[in-house]
Amino acid sequence: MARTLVQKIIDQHHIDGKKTPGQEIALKIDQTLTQDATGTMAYLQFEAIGVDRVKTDLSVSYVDHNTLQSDFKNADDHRFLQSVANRYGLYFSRPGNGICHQLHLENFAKPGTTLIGSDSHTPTAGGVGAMAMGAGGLDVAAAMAGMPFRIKYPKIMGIKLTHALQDWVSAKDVILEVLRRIDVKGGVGYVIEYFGDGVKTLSVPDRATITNMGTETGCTTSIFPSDDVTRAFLKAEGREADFSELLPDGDAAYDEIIEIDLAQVEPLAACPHSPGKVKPVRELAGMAVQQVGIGSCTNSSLRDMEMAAWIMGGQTVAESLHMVVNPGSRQVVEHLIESGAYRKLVAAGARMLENSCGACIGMGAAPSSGAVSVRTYNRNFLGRSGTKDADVYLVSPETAAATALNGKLTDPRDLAVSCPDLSLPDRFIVNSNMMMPPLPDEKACCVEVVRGPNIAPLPEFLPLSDTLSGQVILKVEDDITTDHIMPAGAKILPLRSNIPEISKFVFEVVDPEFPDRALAKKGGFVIGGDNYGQGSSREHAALAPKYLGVKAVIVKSFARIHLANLINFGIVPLTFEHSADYDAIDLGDELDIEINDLVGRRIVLNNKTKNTAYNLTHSLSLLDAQILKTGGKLPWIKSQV
Ligand code: MIC
Ligand code: SF4
Repeated sequence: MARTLVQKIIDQHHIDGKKTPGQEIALKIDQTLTQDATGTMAYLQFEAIGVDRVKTDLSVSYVDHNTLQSDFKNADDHRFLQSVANRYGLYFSRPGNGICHQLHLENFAKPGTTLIGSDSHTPTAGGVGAMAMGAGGLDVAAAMAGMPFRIKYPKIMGIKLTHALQDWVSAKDVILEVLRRIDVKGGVGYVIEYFGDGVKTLSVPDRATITNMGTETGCTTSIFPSDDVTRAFLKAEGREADFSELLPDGDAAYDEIIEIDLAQVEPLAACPHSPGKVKPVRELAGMAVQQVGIGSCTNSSLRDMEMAAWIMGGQTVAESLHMVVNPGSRQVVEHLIESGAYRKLVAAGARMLENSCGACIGMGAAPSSGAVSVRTYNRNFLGRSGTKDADVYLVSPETAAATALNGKLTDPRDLAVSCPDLSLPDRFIVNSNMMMPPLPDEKACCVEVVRGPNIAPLPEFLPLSDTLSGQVILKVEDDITTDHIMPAGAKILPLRSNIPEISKFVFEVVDPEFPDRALAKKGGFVIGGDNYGQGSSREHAALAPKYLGVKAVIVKSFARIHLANLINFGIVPLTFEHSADYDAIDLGDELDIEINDLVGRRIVLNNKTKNTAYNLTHSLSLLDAQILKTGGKLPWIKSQV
């Protein structure tokens, strides 16, 4: 039977489950990655599983999010992570090396392999034809312990690219065009595969920009074929041996096809506060801008930085704004220094920051009150920048650099210069001195794991009872992101290894009273709309609400990774059979739900305050139900050993 790209990869990694869209399958995982903000929890869980060495082909622990180190907390986390990597056989990427996704693409991503990462932008590696998926830290821990990863067998959305991009239009505009068409829910249940003649006109970093931000469509992952362009990239990284060809069969069938004529794509911008609110830059041009940010795992490659430097060269950042730049990795920085591009950016007045996530996750460079910030990042959720009333627009590096010069949103096609023809080097500067390889067994076994006071013990949760009762302690709308549920930023991110402390900030942007109310009511229920839990993979968005006593989340629909995280931590994820019932429930209503063993029976929600009942549904497998009833995945794994 003719196969698409991920169907081929799934065939080779399939352990069990029916290959029918929507059915649960188990996959063998070849590689894993973590970053520091999700990593500490993932490794505490890995330790609790009790395996002596990681069982994957390759596992890497990166440090890129929590790099401000305004006190001991982040530094403690980094030492813990380094000692865990040494103890259990992982690569450790030292702080300062770069952003996990850019580094993984440079160093390890391999066509045809499976990769899961405790970060939702792990699909970046789809740029070289890997099946790379974001997952909760506990799922990554389980994969490191050799357990399969379970997903719903995806439908395949084929995006056919034709022709080539025009001058001043780049890969970011392509993914913004995809988001303009399918929005932040359009990819749910799908893997997005790119095909067609236009594919060969895009470099690997271009492809990685597209697969990276594909996450914002809600899809399971996105992937490009592995072809001659991929081979040239891997060769330039000194990794030609990692190349293998991966193409779809000629008559492969897609569940849905979207066609994008690259020549027709124009500079685009995602408007506040959703990556799906996309408009042409032309329509918005002229708007006064107070900040420009270039970087993040979407747009921090050498090509993107060189483009910004080329545009800025010999000029000065507009007086009315300030500009911050985070290159993606040391490899990128070393090239920028060698080519003179770094000097151009510095000379133009750009504030050159560390090779890390930085402002993308609110780690510094928060905009001023009410400011407009134009960024090459992938998310502009309310408050994520650190300034709740700032308006963040997401654009390409070309649009960002042109805007930085003019002080107002500018279509790069209006620049009075011609577009440069930037090509990637035949050989990248490969310097792996900050990527510590795994220690051999005989050395690893005597490494002591270092735990500072910021590393709190894992909370323990009890099995679920057959009936859940309590009040509605929060009611929220559609498209609630994990940044709403468990905000990040410089104040809260350093608490990621300490659940009791971080739980004090749950739903801070929505309702700052929530944590106290939840504790006072001894937990209860959260009611939500469509696409609940959109965005990041942070399991803290399930773990911290669980700590506060949330028993079930009842919504119109869930985002994939958050749904898995709720199950992993024993919060029952339920959906309304009739969306309209959402309107009938109010904050404070007393509810009870008999869940018993969850699968194979009708679930009824009794609203005792309104003296009425509603039907609920769910998409839980038998295994999910068992995990939930045991109190979550960690107790379940322990019960199996
Ligand atoms: C993000 O971009 O939101 C993050 C921060 O990288 C998260 C991970 C986290 O919350 O630590 C993600 O995308 O998964
Ligand atoms: Fe880091 Fe931002 Fe990428 Fe998340 S989206 S991994 S915070 S750069």
